[in-house]
Amino acid sequence: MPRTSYAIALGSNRRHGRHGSPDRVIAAALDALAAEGVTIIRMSRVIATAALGPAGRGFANAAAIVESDLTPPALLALFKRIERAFGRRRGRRWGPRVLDLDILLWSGGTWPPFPRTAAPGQLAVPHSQIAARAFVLDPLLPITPQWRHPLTGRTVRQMRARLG
Ligand code: A4P
Ligand code: MG
Repeated sequence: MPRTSYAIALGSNRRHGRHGSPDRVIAAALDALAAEGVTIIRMSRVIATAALGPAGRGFANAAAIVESDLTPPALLALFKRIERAFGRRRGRRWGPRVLDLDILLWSGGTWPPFPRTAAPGQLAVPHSQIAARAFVLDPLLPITPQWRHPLTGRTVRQMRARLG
């Protein structure tokens, strides 16, 4: 796979024994990605957001533009490995988590490749909720306002504006 770009989301709402507070967890997660050969091109600010859903305490959220020669499923597998290394426990959907890593956008367009669509629970790129979540679009906007959603044709700026 040639080197491609991704927009990714990072979230945390639990401290880590060694890394500390959620914003420190996010910084450490980027270091872990870099150590695995992912190139960090741009990193957003870390913002404090109110929890959507029953996760309880608020989140630290951030976004980054990265480059990798991994396919989307291979990058997701790396994300899961890093989440586990940060002590994320499987289980309750939307539960409190030390670290959540999501793939938002990919320079290759959609995954699975058009015209296939993802089965429920399977990897879907762009992320199915990207246009609906301010805690994703707010950090993403300053670092890549013009990146277009390949299915709707809307830029990140347009998606954020539509959220109000
Ligand atoms: N999956 C499908 N598409 C993707 C993708 N593009 N990137 C699948 C990453 N994963 C993707 O994710 C569940 C499965 O979704 C993955 O195994 C993958 O195959 P998960 O991270 O294991 O589980 P989850 O995160 O608990 O569930 P879900 O439904 O993904 O929750 P979300 O959407 O991640 O929401 N409030 C604030 N303020 N900030 C947050 O960051 N996050 C959540 C979790 C809830 N409330 C929040 C925040
Ligand atoms: Mg996730």
